[in-house]
Amino acid sequence: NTIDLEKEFQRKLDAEEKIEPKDWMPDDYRKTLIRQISQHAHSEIVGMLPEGNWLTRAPSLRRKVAALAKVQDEAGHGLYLYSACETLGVERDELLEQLHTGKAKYSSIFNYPTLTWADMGAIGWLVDGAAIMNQVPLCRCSYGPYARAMVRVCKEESFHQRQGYEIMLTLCNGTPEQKAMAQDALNRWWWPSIMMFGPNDADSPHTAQSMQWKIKRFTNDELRQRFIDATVPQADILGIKIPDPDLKWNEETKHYDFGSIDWDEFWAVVKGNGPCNKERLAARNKAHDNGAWVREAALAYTEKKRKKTAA
Ligand code: FAQ
Repeated sequence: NTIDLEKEFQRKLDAEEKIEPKDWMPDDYRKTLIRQISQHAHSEIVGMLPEGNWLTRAPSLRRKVAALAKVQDEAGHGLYLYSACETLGVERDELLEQLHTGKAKYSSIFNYPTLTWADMGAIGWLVDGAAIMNQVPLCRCSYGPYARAMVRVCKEESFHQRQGYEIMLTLCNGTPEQKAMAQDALNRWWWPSIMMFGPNDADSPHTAQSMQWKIKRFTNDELRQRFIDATVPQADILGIKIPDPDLKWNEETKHYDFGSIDWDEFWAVVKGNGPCNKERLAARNKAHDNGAWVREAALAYTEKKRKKTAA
């Protein structure tokens, strides 16, 4: 009966055992996971677009190979995550439909434009850096398929982060113009990157429940603080300045204090009114439509094979 099932679910959570697809789980636990994993998958897929912009313009063959590998990894992460989401009983077509009609959310960060080559450095350094900070704890998420997917994803993200930081380092050790380009990219990507962690805990409707279910292991504000603490010394090594006049080491808390985040900008971007939201959705829809013949051919081939085996 339901009470026993609920008890068994709670016992597993308490014992740090994974919940698996065929296990009983509360409806809202399932819904929360479908929401988070699908948003995460969409973010990986849309996340290819800002960098895709620079694949043809990478300044050397070596840079191009690394950028191509990174963008391909993101496609892989997206597909991996859609599969993890499907184990919860939702169809991939349904998830894609939600993305293409603008009903589904994806990470706010990918609605900003990539204006210069230095943006490839800033994205790897800051956006992948923030993604790792958020995703390493997800390797201990209570839902087995999501937790296991995160292990591989995090390994690849750390390559992406190093790749980005190395671009920044090269630019910062280059000509004054190159260093200025790196500074400009930091100026534009800093605030959107720390917004990636989501609203403040007091304004985050899902955090408390997700922490109880051990889906989230840290709150949005905890992860944001960790990211800032880790990133400030990295900016110092680069010799560029984080665009926050209130950023200051606090000897008492042993953390950096920082200025207030523009939440109006964050919600505008989340609600579809960021600088590139329309462009990103249009690009995904176009790619999906252009791929229709591949899906049709794959279906026709499967059907042909099925008929052959049946005969
Ligand atoms: N953008 O109550 P909470 C990557 C929404 S990394 C847009 O705090 P929750 C790798 C949230 O969905 C980026 N929406 O929600 C890469 C909710 O709306 P809903 C992806 C946001 O779920 C790097 C509402 O606000 N990573 O792709 C954002 O407990 C470089 C209230 O928020 C993940 O998805 C935002 N930034 O916490 C690729 C990680 N923040 O659903 C290419 C997994 C919040 O009620 C290049 N996800 N919202 O309509 C998570 O850890 C969580 O879902 C959070 C949000 C922390 C994002």
